[in-house]
Amino acid sequence: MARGRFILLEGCDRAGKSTQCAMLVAALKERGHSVELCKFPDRTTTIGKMIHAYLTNTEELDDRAIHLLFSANRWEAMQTIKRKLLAGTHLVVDRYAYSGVAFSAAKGLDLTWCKDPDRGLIRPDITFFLDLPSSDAEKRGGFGEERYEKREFQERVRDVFLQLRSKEWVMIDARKSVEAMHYEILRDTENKVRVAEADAQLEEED
Ligand code: ADP
Ligand code: 2DT
Ligand code: MG
Repeated sequence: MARGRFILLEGCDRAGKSTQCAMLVAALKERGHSVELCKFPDRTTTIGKMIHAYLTNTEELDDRAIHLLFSANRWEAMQTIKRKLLAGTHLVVDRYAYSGVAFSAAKGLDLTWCKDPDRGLIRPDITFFLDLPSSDAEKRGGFGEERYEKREFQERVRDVFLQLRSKEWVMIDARKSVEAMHYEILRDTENKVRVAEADAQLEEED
């Protein structure tokens, strides 16, 4: 049996990550795959509750302290993620370490320092970057109450994301319709899954 694929959706605020994650999970389920949604930050854990308090401005924390909490929130999920992938379940993940680096580096923290705590985390098998210019993001309704929901800051975050961009990222133009984006994301995910299944088959035959 092939190991499950780690499918990451990253991108700017209001680019449509959560919408696309839900649609991708539903489409893969419909096709008979075992698949689950994961979201970072996971606000349900003890660390996640501290992050939630920070994001909703209930608590103040040093920039480096909150950075490390976001990373710890990923590390505490690693054993579960590993177990699920090994059991053949695909994971559709809404934000991960790239968000961690982009938001903290946008505050002015050193890029290498920001990357260090996440070194060694399970790597995504495919990363979709949903890119939306700030001017278009603004048109998608007003900002909420959370800490980072301010235009100038969001622009800096997008700049860091684009600096982190690697050639393996699948860039998705998030100005497209929900359906058009879903079509591209599902197509590339299915290709990835098919290749993994074929590789596992070959290994079994060896
Ligand atoms: P994110 O999780 O990236 O912040 P959401 O999926 O929550 O984004 O979407 C943010 C808002 O934009 C929601 O109101 C959603 O309905 C809307 N939206 C999502 N995708 C699109 C799209 N492709 N075109 C227009 N509006 C969209
Ligand atoms: P949402 O729950 O709407 O995605 O917002 N963030 C996220 C960080 O600053 N560092 C991280 O490591 C992660 C995963 C992005 C969550 C907010 O938290 C920010 C927006
Ligand atoms: Mg979201």
